[in-house]
Amino acid sequence: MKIPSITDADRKHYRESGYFVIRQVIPAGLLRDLRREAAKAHDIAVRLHGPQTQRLAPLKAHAAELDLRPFQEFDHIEGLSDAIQALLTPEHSLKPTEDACLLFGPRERPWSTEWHRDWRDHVLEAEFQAEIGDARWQEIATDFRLWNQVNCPLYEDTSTWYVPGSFKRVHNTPAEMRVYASTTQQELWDESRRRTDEELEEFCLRYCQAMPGAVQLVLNPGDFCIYRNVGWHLGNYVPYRRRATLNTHCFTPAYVKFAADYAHMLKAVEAGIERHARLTRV
Ligand SMILES: O=C(O)CCC(=O)C(=O)O
Repeated sequence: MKIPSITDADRKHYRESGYFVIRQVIPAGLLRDLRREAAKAHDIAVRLHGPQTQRLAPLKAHAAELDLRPFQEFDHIEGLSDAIQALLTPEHSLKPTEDACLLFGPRERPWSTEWHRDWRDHVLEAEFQAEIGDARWQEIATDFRLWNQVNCPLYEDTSTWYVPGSFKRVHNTPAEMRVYASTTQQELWDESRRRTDEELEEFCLRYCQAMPGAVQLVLNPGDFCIYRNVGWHLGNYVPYRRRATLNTHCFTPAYVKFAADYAHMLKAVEAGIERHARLTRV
């Protein structure tokens, strides 16, 4: 199986919309091995975090139970690095997959994440304005050396929704903010079981569909979807679809430096002090 060449139109699509799918990059034998290890990884995640768990990361932390070789093989799929560099730049490389994450579907009930824009929505507003500010954020958000996240599903995956072009905007639109403010993560989890499973599934789906311009990504096994994770996106999950999706990154030295320079800004949110601080304003 040969990975198709990246064209100028593909590069333009990525630069404008913020996502692009390189179709079916995983050879069948490797797909079989990855699925086998992903099933074990899901069992580990459920044991550690419960049946609704969304992820296990990093994979190499579970080397005692997982065979990491298929994940290491993924790093060397023939033609994948060339395709990444053709779409992005020769500076880009795939993060080692053993350092990455697997995303799963829930075992019991539907749920959805909130609409969010990574990093920007995870730092405290006052700190953001003091250290970065809107003008610099415009440059950072549109710097293609940064923010190239990857979802590569091992089974058909329609969980991820994305708003094309939104990564370029510093300010959210009032319509986007109305959708964001229309619910809470607590309601989308529904741990108090106010809704039946079907009501919750419908509720989450309507929330996805309500976001202006949102598209549902339809990914087949082995599709390698790169998306700018500073654009609006979410994951919407149902227990009747099997999900095991590699969630990784195409990074550069500039991205490593950015992450190190600004790691301290994520601390408050990681500690649960404030979540989605910026989203209280338009
Ligand atoms: O499940 C997905 O594809 C998206 C996950 C995500 O955006 C998140 O966990 O922040």
